[in-house]
Amino acid sequence: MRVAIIAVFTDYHRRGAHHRGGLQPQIGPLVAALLPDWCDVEIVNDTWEDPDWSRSYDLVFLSCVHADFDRARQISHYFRRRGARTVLGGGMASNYPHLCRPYFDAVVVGDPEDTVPRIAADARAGRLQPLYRSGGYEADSVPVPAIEGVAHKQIFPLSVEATRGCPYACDFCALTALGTRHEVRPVKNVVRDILAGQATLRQLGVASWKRRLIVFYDNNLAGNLKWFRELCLALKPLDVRWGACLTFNVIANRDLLKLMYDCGCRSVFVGLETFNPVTLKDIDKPQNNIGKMAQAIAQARDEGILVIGGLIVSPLHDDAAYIRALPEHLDRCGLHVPSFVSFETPIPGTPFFTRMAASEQPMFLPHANLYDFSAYTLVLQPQKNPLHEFLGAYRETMRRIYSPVNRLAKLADDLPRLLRRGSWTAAALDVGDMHATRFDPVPGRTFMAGTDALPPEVIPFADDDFDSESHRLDICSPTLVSDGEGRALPHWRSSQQVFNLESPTRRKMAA
Ligand code: B12
Ligand code: SF4
Repeated sequence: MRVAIIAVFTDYHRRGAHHRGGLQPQIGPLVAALLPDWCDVEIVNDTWEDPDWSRSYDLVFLSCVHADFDRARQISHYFRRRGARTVLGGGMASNYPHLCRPYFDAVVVGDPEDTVPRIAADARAGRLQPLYRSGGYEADSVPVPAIEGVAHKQIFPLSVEATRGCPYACDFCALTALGTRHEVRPVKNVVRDILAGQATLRQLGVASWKRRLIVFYDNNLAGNLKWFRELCLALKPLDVRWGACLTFNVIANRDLLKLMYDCGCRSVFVGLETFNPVTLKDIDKPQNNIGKMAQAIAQARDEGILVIGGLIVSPLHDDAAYIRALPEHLDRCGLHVPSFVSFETPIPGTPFFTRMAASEQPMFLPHANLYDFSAYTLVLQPQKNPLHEFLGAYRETMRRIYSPVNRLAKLADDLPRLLRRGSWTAAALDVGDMHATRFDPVPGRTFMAGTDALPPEVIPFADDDFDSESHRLDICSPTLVSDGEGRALPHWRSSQQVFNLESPTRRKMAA
C-alpha cells in the first residue's frame, strides 16, 4: 500500500517560502514508525518542499496546526481526486472533528500510537471508519521514530520526543484546548531512541558533531522535575549536546541549570511572554515571574545555557506605549532579541477563544479567517488603542528589536558570558539564531485579520478536480472564524476536549 504522511505548512510570514529552520514537525517519523511493513511510506515535510503533485497514493495521513487547516483540506481534496483516501490528525482534528470530517475520509482524535496501525489495517481491508479515537497514551507504545527518510534534510537531524502534553494550562495554549495532561516516557526508552537515531545517522554518513546534537521536541521537557533530573543524568554518559523547550521555573533554579549544563544542555526555549503583570495574570501562566526574569536569564548564560525566549503582545491589556517600551524591557532583562513577538491569539478551542467568543461585545476583527490564527496576524480588536495605532507601534517596535545593531548588541552581551563558561555550542547557536532572525514583512502585509496578504501557497488543481463552481468554492474558500461584526461564528463554539483532566500529574499539581 502506498502511503504518504504530509506535515502541512503555510508560511505565516506570507512569503510562501519553504525553509529549513531548526524546528521541524516530527509527526512524519512517528507515524511512519507505527505503520506495518506492508506499507510503502513517504514522509513529506511541506515546510521544506511541496508534495510531489504527480504522485498517487492509496492512503494519505495529514497533520496541521489550526492556521494551516485550509491547505490541509485542499491537499486532501487533491489526492482524493487521484484515488487516495485521506486521514487528518492533530489539534484541529481533535478539537473539531465534526468540522474536519467533510474534507477527509477519516479524522483522528488524540494520539497516533493506537490509531495509526488500526487505520492502516482498515484501509487495506477497505473498511476505513470516519472517526478514530485514541484510547489513551501508553508511554511504552511510542516507537523509535523512523528518521531515516528525513534526517539528512534537518539542520539538527536528531529529534526526540520524551514527554506528551504539559502540566500547566495557559489560557491561550493549543494544548490547553485538548485538555491538560502530562505524560513522561521511561528514561530508558528515550535513551534507546537516541542511540538508535545516532546509529541511523552514522549509516547515513551524517557528520559526527551533528550526531551529538539533540533537539527535544517536547512542549515542556521539565514538566516533571524528578523525572527531568533522571533524564539529565541518563544523558550525561552519552556526551551529547541538547536543547529543549521548558518553563521559567527551571531557569530560575541555578542548581538545576548547573546539572543541565553538566549533562549537555546548551539552549532552552522559554515562553517569557510579557513584561506586563496584568497580561501575565490574564494568560494564567503562574510559573513566570517578571521580577526575576533578568536574574534567571543572566544565571542561565553564566552557566553556559542560551535562553531563547518568545514574547506575546496582548490586544486586551497591552497598549502602544507598552509595545514601544519593549526594546528597553528586553535590554534590561538581558534577552535583547526574542525569537518572536507575536500577537496573543485565541486559537479556536482554547479557553481564551471561548472567553472571546462568549463576550457580549464583538471581540474579533471582522472576517477573520482561520489562516489568520497563526499568531502573526492580529485577530482581536485592540482594547487600549485604535487598531492602527496599536499595529503602528507593533511594526515600529519590531523594526527596532530586529535591527542589525540590536542583534549585534545581543551577541556582544551573550558571547563573552557563554564563552567564559566554555559553552561553544551555545555561542554558535546564538550566532546562527541572530543571523536568521529578522523582521522584513512582505509588501501588502497589514497584520490585520480580514485584510492581511493572502497565504501565497498554491495547489495545482485541474479544472476537472471540481464538479461545479460551488464545489470549488467549498474546497478553496478560506475557513471563516468571525462574521462581519467581529463575532465568532456559532459552529466554533462547539469544540471538544480530549484528555482527562484528572491525570496523575494534574492531581499532584493541584495538591
Ligand atoms: C516544530 C514546531 C513548529 C515548527 C513547524 C510547525 C509546522 N506547522 O510545521 C515552526 C517553527 C514553524 C513552528 C511555528 C509556530 N508554532 Co509551533 N511547534 C512546533 C513543536 C515544537 C513541535 C511539533 C512536533 O513535531 N511535535 C511532535 C509531534 C510528534 O507531535 P504533534 O505534532 O504535537 O502531534 C501530536 C498530536 O497532535 C497528534 N497528531 C498530530 N498530527 C497527527 C496526524 C495524524 C494522522 C495522527 C493520527 C495524529 C496526529 O499526534 C501527536 C502526538 O500526540 C510544537 C510543540 C510540540 N512539542 O508539539 C509547537 C506547536 C505546534 N507550535 C505552536 C505555536 C503556537 C507556534 C507559533 C505560533 C509560535 C510562534 N509564535 O512563532 C508558530 C506559528 C505556527 C502556525 N503556522 O500557526 C503550538 C500550537 C499551534 C497550533 N495552532 O496548534 C505548539 C503546540 C506549541 C505550544 N505548546 O504552544 N512550530
Ligand atoms: S507552559 Fe507552554 S506548553 Fe505548557 S500550557 Fe503553557 S504555553 Fe502551553
